[in-house]
Amino acid sequence: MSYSYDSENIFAKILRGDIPNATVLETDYTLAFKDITPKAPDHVLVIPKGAYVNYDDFCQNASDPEILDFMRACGQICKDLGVEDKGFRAITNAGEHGCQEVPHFHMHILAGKVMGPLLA
Ligand code: DGP
Repeated sequence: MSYSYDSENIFAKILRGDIPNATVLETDYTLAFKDITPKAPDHVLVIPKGAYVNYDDFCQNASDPEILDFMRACGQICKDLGVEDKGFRAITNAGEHGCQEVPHFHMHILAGKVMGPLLA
């Protein structure tokens, strides 16, 4: 499947520096920042710097270094938050059924409380 990327989406604007963000980690390929409407005491959004619409687009079209960097960044954030012992939830919403609001691939990392069943 081919995807059409909207370069006016909020995360594209954050990557361009048009909108401020609370950065927690930045690498060559990845940016992570605090969610503006946190659903847990720790709620970090991890995004690739490349223009990928959703999880499928990222998996199919990102380079190996981008994917490796992204996954390592997610792990590093959990380590930096100190949540490896108590645990965390990492999720991505995709498309209409996933209720994805921002059409730039992102992973939510949620921690700091018991999250409850996913499908409650
Ligand atoms: P999703 O529904 O998976 O597309 O999640 C989008 C998330 O993005 C949602 O939890 C709120 C967050 N968000 C939306 N606009 C902004 C923004 O301008 N700054 C930050 N930091 N987060 C935002």
